[in-house]
Amino acid sequence: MTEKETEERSQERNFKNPLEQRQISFNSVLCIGLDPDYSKIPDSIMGKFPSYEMGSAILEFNKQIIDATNSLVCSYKPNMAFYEKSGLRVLKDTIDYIRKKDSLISVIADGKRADIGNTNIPYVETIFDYLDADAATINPYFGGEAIKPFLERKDKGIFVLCRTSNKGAEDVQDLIVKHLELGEVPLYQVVAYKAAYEWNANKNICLVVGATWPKQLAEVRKIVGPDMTILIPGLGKQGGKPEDMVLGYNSAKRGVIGSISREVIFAQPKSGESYMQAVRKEAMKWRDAINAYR
Ligand code: OMP
Repeated sequence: MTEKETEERSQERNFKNPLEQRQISFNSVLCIGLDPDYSKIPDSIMGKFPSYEMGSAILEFNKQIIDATNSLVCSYKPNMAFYEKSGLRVLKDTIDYIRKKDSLISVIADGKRADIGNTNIPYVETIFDYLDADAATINPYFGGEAIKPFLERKDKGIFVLCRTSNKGAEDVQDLIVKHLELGEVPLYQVVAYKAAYEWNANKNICLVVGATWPKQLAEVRKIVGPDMTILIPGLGKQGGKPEDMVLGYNSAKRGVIGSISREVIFAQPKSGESYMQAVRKEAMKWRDAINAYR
């Protein structure tokens, strides 16, 4: 995209406004992770496609998930790992399908990218131009310079990994480091500080903090202030609960996106229930449970 096209595009649509509009009008901060593990796609869909048409089965599964849940979510977050084997065309078609449902539903392409300069170019172009995603997840380990090409897309949400949901997060993210303003603090707090006060010239940074670490979530909210959106994955299968998100809310009881993948998209139907009825019921349960704490 040329600079002029990028500027026009950013006036047309930026990440934060549609997200907030959608959260308010649908009373939902729920994001569903579209992580279509091929081995778990139900037989009712697999039976329609020969095994060499893996991509078609994934697309059909995603479409049915989107049909069943779009009225319950503010965002979808496809993790790109689940599309790399079948080809990114399936993800592009999935995103197009979401757009047709409601252009206010934001799509966060979860690729945990950022690299050296020339490698960043295809990353940025693939996520934002080819896939047309609204946001991307970014790994801060290469430093501010490496995330700049993402941040320059002013209309996009750039989700910087801050304190990840996994058990091993403490290995590196909790190492104590010295920081001029913060003193001696765990590394993840320095990432939060830099994201909020050094890297955020375009006001398009958001953070990722796992639901499995509520104390750390509270620390991050304290450091970054009320305006920054925090994506909170790790709900459901990883043990995160709706109440664990509370310390991440801002004073308007928003400022967060609660993300859940397997627990919803691979819900177990009860007898007499179709697969997608079970998926919708599970998504509704999580939306309502999260709202009960807002
Ligand atoms: P479930 O555990 O099935 O809900 O999936 C979690 C999704 O969120 C996966 O796509 C993960 O890669 C992603 N995720 C985490 O689980 N933990 C993190 O700290 C960050 C992410 C992410 O960036 O979305």
